[in-house]
Amino acid sequence: MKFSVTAIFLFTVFSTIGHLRAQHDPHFWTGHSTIVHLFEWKYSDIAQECERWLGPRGFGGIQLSPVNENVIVAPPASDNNRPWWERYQPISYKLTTRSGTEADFLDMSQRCNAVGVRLYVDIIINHMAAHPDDGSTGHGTGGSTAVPQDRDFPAVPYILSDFNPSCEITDWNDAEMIRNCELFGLPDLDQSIETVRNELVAFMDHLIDLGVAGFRVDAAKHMWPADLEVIYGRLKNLNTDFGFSAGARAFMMQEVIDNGDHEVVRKYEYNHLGTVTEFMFSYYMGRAFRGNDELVWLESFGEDWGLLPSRDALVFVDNHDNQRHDFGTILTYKLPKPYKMAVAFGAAYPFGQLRIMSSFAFDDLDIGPPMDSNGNIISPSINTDNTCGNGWVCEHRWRQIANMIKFRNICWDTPIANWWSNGENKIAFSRGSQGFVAFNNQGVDFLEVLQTGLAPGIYCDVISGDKEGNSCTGKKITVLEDGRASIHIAHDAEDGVLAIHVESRL
Ligand code: AAO
Repeated sequence: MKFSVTAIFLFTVFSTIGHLRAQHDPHFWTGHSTIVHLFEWKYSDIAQECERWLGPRGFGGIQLSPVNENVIVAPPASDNNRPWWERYQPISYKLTTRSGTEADFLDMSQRCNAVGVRLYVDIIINHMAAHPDDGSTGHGTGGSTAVPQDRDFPAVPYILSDFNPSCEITDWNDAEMIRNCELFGLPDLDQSIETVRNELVAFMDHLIDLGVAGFRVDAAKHMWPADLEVIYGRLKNLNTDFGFSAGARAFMMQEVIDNGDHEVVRKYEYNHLGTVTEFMFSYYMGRAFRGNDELVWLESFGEDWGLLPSRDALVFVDNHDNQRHDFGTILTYKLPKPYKMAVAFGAAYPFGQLRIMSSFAFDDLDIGPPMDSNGNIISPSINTDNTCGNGWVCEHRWRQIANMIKFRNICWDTPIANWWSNGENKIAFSRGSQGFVAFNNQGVDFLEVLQTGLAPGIYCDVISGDKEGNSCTGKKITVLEDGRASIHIAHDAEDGVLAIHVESRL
């Protein structure tokens, strides 16, 4: 009797949690994890990338750049370059951008889903494009839609009354202003209005029909959680034709920049609706691997540090905004050694849903993706060592990063064990009996005999090389009968990480 009461209680608790948690599930295929943000990639290139790299390498999904028609910000005559940020100014919900057409989108969706890679669309539902007489001159459009005039977007259609009254966000300590005024002066949609809700739901449902697994909700901080709850709640279930189970709900990644207790809009207002961007993860990874914090502290990294609960956190070392604007604190591809260490830690440490940035190279903060003189995006070229050319950085193809995604997949659901540190900037841990990783951020060599938790044998370090057949192009690590191994990471090595796992055994 006691058992059945407990069972009923647990069933009730778990089914309630299950319902509330539905929008936290990214719908990864088994053995896959991690979302890669293919910033400004074309759909035809993404489809190929799914088949030749992301699917076979076990990536879980892709965050796409905004997919609906945007205003074209004409470049100054001197530099023939359309900025990347024009995609954050929608003028309609037609699926046509520099990345491709609706037909291209569908082809990509079919091909990526077929190899186990999910798609998440960056949706701009807080606002529409600035109109030309707002001072941002040089706008045009790429498609059939007329340039918007005074909050009139005929192609949606939206009219003046669909927007909040125009006001500037002058006080970031005023939550109402953050929600109801204009971010960057962009016309602010009122999501409490029925016609607006209907347009947004129709747009998102259309993408669900086309096979997406979820959304990155741009500027979620600037919308009321109650309105988002209604909109998310009205969406259709994911499309079973693309392999989603019946009743599956869209995964939500809500962009809320919350850097701590001083903020008036908190991440905790949104995490019941889906995952939320955890910018503190990015900040602390920057601090640790730039050498401003000690690695030993990371033993307790997570919720105790003021981060969201793991299941609610979308974690990343950098994103497309802070790689441009917070380069003094966060890490990017421009500092490759500490960057790879931070991403490796993010992949090895079981916390949150991990997102990896895949950038195009930039010095100018506004410059758009590699493009020809007509503004068409140029495809990445693929070098013989798997890296990219033509101006694309492709962090997701760096051996150390791609191999750590595989490490994450292999170690999925195994706990941290055998934590070791020297009390300063050398740390190591294993993941169950599946994998072992060590980090050296100290100015001296790491040379220790440590318990790896792995079965005896010879393993290939997947940071310094790859396992190819029965040989290893990098360091070989011998795990003894008792699970211990001698671990060496020179202080001046190309990489400050060493990682082995059950599938890197020779
Ligand atoms: C462009 C032009 C503008 C022009 C506008 C209209 O650049 O000059 O006025 O068009 O013509 C992107 C670009 C914008 C671009 C826009 C539209 O970044 O430059 O404007 O497209 O084309 C806030 C928002 C957050 C937003 C972020 C950039 O809360 O939602 O700013 N991110 C998303 C996208 C982004 C996009 C948009 C939204 C708009 O990812 O790419 O903009 O669709 C504080 C606040 C944050 C605030 C930041 C930056 O954070 O807490 O909420 O984010 O400031 O303003 C420390 C502080 C912390 C601070 C943080 C900043 O950590 O503790 O409080 O630094 O990193």
